[in-house]
Amino acid sequence: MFEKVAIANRGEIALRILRACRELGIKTVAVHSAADRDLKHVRLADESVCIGPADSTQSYLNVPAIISAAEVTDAVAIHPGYGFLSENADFAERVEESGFIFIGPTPETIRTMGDKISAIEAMKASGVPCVPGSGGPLGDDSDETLRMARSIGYPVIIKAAGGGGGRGMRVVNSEATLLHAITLTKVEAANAFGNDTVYMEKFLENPRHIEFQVLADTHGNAIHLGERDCSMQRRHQKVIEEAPATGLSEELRNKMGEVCAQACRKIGYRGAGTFEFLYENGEFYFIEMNTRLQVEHPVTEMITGVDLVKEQLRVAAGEELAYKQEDIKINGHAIECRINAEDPDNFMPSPGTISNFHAPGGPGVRVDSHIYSGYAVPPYYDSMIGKIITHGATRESALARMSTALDELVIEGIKTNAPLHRRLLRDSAFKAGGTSIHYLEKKLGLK
Ligand code: MV4
Repeated sequence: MFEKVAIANRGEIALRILRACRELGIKTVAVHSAADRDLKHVRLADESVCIGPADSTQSYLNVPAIISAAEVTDAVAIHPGYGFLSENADFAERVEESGFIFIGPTPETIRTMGDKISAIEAMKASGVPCVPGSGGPLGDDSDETLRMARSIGYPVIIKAAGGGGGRGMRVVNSEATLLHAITLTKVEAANAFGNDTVYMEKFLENPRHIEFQVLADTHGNAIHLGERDCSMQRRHQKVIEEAPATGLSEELRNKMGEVCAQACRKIGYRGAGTFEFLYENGEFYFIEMNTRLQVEHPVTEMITGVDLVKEQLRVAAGEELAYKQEDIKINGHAIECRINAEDPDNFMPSPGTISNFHAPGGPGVRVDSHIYSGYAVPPYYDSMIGKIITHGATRESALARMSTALDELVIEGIKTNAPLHRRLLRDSAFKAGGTSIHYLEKKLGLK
């Protein structure tokens, strides 16, 4: 196993990675910005290096500074966490060229999945069901584009190959607006991603967002750990996630999970990954693959008992996966509420000093957070300050534990979205399960 790992991230995920390293006997280096000297994981790490000012472009996105920090501390591997450089193929390449191990898939895999068209091509070739669509870039022949949309059937959606996560897309309801919409999306994509390549898909009107977790090692083994339902979202920010997905049969789970694991074997995937699908009328349609550890990974950990971060570390060190597919059993149900430092009425960030914090606890309650009484939430980064995860034998039990946990939670001095969570836990449609990606925005009156 590695002697020492540099953690190139912040907040709750840096702490989560530090804990996994500790359990495996790995020394840790906290690589942080000047605004993050007081982070809990910086205090707990064996060593820490301040790599630059608060502005993340000069710290958490500063490739030479991160690599220098690994060099001066003799770290052997770098864990990128999520966000920041975690899905940056050039970063992964620079890490490897500098003689370190990147804890994630190969730069080539990250590059393939970063281009949404090459990702779809790879998935189609591996037998993963995709949304009916162009399957490739839209060309200059307008007549051909119009014919294609007609055969797919309106509405269609135009997406940027360089986009993803909700950026660079436009829905088209009829032929009259198709060509103009493509022009607009191309201009926006060129500006936002430096790549004006776009593709077309059938627009699914009321799907759920269901994603499959996979793990693969460098010895040809790949397994799936079931799915998560991440449909409860606002403006492409997930608010609540859960596992397993309500109403999904064990048969379909096993079938889709095996399709994903098989695709991993086919493309030589390495590490933890997520296949994102839209799920509508009992069918799955691949949209994107995430090549990182995800925020919502704990719900999968709670229902499988697998420590995904430890598996990432083991696989990156060249070990075989500790589990075979038959070892993975789905046990009960888990729900995660993301706690954000934000105004619950208008969703504006609410940084500031936490004057008082009490974490909930008890059976089946997990809190992944770096906050403490006296901690100042800086204004420079994402507003998520932690996650409450509850587990129970049934969905109802996990929900009851979440209600209790949210009522126990005390965070004073800043505003948080805990009131929104308490409201959602009383919502009859959410309690019933299976709501679509549009449910929350409609409930909030944004749609
Ligand atoms: C779609 C779609 C409907 N039909 N593709 C948004 C984020 C990006 N990952 C893909 N997205 C969507 N792609 C087709 N063909 C609807 C969305 C979408 C969405 C997807 C997942 C979670 C939340 C969403 C919110 C709005 C739109």
